[in-house]
Amino acid sequence: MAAPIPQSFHLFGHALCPFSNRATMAVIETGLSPFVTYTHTGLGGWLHKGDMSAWYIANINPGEFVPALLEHSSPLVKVKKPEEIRVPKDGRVILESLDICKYLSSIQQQDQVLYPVDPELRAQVDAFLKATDDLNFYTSLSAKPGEEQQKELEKTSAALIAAEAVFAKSNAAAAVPGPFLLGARYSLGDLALVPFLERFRSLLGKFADGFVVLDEKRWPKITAMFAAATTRPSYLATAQPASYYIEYYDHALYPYSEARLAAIAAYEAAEAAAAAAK
Ligand SMILES: N[C@@H](CCC(=O)N[C@@H](CS)C(=O)NCC(=O)O)C(=O)O
Repeated sequence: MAAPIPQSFHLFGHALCPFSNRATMAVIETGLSPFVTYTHTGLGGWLHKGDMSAWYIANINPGEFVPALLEHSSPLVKVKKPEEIRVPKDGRVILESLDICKYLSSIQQQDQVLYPVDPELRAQVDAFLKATDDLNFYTSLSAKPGEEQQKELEKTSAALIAAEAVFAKSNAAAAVPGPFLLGARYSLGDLALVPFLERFRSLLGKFADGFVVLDEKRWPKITAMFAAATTRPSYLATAQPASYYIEYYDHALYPYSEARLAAIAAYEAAEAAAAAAK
């Protein structure tokens, strides 16, 4: 377990969100779980209205996105609802999933667990993060099925092939061989991509003509990295069943599903009925 630290943290996230999942996994990988409490917030975009807590928007992130990390300079206080969280005057809020992961990684001082101090290794992690930044999974998912979606999926494949080349170069140069970007050493390069592979293998498989995200012939190293990452406690403690992601999209977020269109029609009918009753 990690050595005691003077501060504690409150992490806000949503289990659907891959960016939040980066942060929840980083908490576990850095051994900081004893110093972090977690609140599952709502999201915007649920039918017509968001269900993100007004408290969260007012006090933590007016930009209305997750994840966010609130740093306390005092020991951890366990709370049940976000409204019960006391935001200290000197409390610092860190936004952006990669910044949260890097910050958590820096807490224990020595060679950083996820984000290596060695400049060459750090540059390799940065290069892979940059390569995976081009992945257009969300655009492929929301594109109109048919020609439009196929074009986006071609871009997804091209980005995965390019990322595979960057991954293979670092992996081949690793001091200790292994399945991860830096060989045996697990890093932010791997962790940042895992939540996306996890979600989009189910979502694109279901909503994008059976697209195979974990294609061991076309991007074998990335696929093998994911398989190795799924045995880690950080994955096992945070992954959801495929049905969770699929049902959420089917009912609330996938623009072309019958379930979502029916839910919107029911929502609008209820709003109209409420307005007529006034
Ligand atoms: N660049 C941000 C992206 C975070 C993001 O896009 N979060 C989404 C959920 S996955 C969000 O909160 N969207 C606002 C909403 O759904 O209301 C990060 O890396 O943390």
